[in-house]
Amino acid sequence: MTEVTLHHAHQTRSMRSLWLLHELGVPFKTVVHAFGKNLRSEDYLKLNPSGRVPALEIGGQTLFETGAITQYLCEMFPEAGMGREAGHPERADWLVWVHFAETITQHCAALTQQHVALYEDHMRSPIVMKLEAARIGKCYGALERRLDGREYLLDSGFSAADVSCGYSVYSAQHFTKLEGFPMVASWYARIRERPAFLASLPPVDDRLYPREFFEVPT
Ligand SMILES: N[C@@H](CCC(=O)N[C@@H](CS)C(=O)NCC(=O)O)C(=O)O
Repeated sequence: MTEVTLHHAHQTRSMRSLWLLHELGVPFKTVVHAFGKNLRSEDYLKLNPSGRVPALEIGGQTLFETGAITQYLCEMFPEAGMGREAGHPERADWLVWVHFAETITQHCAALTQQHVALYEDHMRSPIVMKLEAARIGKCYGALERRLDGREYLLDSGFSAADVSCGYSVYSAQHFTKLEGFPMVASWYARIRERPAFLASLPPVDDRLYPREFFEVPT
C-alpha cells in the first residue's frame, strides 16, 4: 500500500489537500504544523523549499503546491472519481476550476496578512483590505456564472474541482460574504455538508482565523 503523509496547518491551503484525501478514502497520516516560522526549519524546507503548507509525502516522492497535489492524488487514486483524466471530455474544465481555486486564495492570503499577521494597526492598509475583499467578490462572480444551472462545477457531478474552489470559498468568507451570489451560496451549502469537508475542519482551539468575519476598518 502507498504510504501517504500530509503536512498540514489548520485552515490553510493544506485543508484543500486534507479534504481531498478524505474524499479519496485512502489511508494517510497527517502531521499538523503550527503556522509560523517553524515552517522555515531546515527539516521542513526539505519537504517544501518555500517553507509553506502543504507538503505531501507519497510513495517515496515529496510534492508541494496544492494544484499539483490535487492532480497527482486524483491520478494515483482514480477509483474515487475525483479527477477527470487526460482525454476526458471535461478534462479542460476540471483543470481550469482546480486551478482557479488559487486565483481566489491569493486574495485570502493578502487579507490574512492584513487582518491576522500584521498585528499593529499602523502596519495595516484599509485600502488594500477593501480592494482585496472586492476582488474576492469578482471571483465569486466567476463561480456564480459557472454554477448557474449546475449543481457542481462540472456537469458530471462533484469532483476535486469543487474541493479546490470549495476550500477557497471557505477561507474567502472570512473576508467577503456570499450575499448576492445565490448559486455559489447554495453550491457551498451543499458541499460543506460532506463528511470529508467536515473531517478537514480545525479544532475549535487551534485556528488561524480567530474570528468568523473580518470587517474592513472605516
Ligand atoms: N500556491 C501554494 C501556496 C502555499 C502557501 O502559500 N501556503 C500558505 C498557507 S495558506 C503558507 O504556508 N504560508 C506560510 C508563510 O507564508 O509563511 C499552494 O497552493 O500550495
